[in-house]
Amino acid sequence: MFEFLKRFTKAKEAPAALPDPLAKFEPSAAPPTASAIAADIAAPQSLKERMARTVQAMAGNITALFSGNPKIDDDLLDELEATLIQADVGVNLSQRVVNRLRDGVRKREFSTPRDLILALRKDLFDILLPVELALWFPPEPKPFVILMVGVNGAGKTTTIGKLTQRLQQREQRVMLAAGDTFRAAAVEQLKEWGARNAVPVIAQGQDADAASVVFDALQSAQAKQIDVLICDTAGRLHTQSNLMQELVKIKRVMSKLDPTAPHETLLVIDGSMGQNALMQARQFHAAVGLTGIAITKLDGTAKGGIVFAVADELKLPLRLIGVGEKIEDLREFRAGEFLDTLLPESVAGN
Ligand SMILES: Nc1nc2c(ncn2[C@@H]2O[C@H](COP(=O)(O)OP(=O)(O)OP(=O)(O)O)[C@@H](O)[C@H]2O)c(=O)[nH]1
Ligand SMILES: [Mg+2]
Repeated sequence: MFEFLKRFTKAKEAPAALPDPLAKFEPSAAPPTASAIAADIAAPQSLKERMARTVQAMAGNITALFSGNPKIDDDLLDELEATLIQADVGVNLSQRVVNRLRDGVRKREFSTPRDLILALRKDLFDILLPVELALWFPPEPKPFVILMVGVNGAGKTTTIGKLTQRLQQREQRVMLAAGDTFRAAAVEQLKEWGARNAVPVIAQGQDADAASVVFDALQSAQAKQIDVLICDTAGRLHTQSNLMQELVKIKRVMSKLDPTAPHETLLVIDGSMGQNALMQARQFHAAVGLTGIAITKLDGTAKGGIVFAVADELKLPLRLIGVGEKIEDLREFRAGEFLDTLLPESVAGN
């Protein structure tokens, strides 16, 4: 255990070459910046409490697998692989990590379930750490523009509301753009969040051109020296190419006012969608070039493993996770904390 902890700590101190698609973002393993949305806002419940059902799908089932100190053999490893797949870790990744364990068993590197779990934790941590890249807001350019995208019901508007509150607590001046012009209710929902936080919402009503709403909002935000402009968009299926083109247009129109905008194109994924979320993410990325991911609803029926699959396959910064509907339920993603929640050392038994 001590050996693993040493490696764990070392990895924390000196993360291996971090993929940093936008140089202005930095890993949260580095000293926190004043403008970062910090995880230091008191969270009344631990991740483990918020994710109780999700934890059962992974930690619970692996604990059951290792109860009674089973012999480490092919059958046990097959079952471990199946459990990971069931927990949404994905077939590719589950096979890869378990195959590495098989190698280790063959070479007699592990003699106890604990050794095996420590090796698995190490592999999974190495996948999560590079995507632990917090969203933070440099003083320039102003406004920092966030474009929220995702399929229907993923949690875009709710995440905007929570993010707005968090940013206000950090004394950032926020403006919202009602770029979801498909449903009147969508504009109302955003206006409600705006009113609740006393934040201006730029809207043109139902059926307006989304790109035009966003253009107006950016112009107004620039004039008013707003710090952060968050643009809501209508949910769309990744397969609806005309709607995907609308997002491309929104980006193009923004860049007329600020060639560097949007500074963050954030895909919101519903964590309970499982592997389907990966397909969505790939298509959104191909269409609009994502710079970050938020995974919501990890408090519900989600199995949690999707976070490992997303980190492994997309290698995009995982900015935020949603574990409920309250403001404090939007949290920064922390690799170590997440791993300790879904796959604590204790799953290996005593
Ligand atoms: N339990 C839970 N519910 C969430 C979370 N995030 C969002 N929701 C709920 O998911 C539902 C859909 O959220 P919205 O924010 O409206 O989703 P959207 O992506 O804006 O949806 P469209 O506008 O239809 O595309 C709402 O009932 C939210 O309260 C979360 O982290 N946990
Ligand atoms: Mg919405």
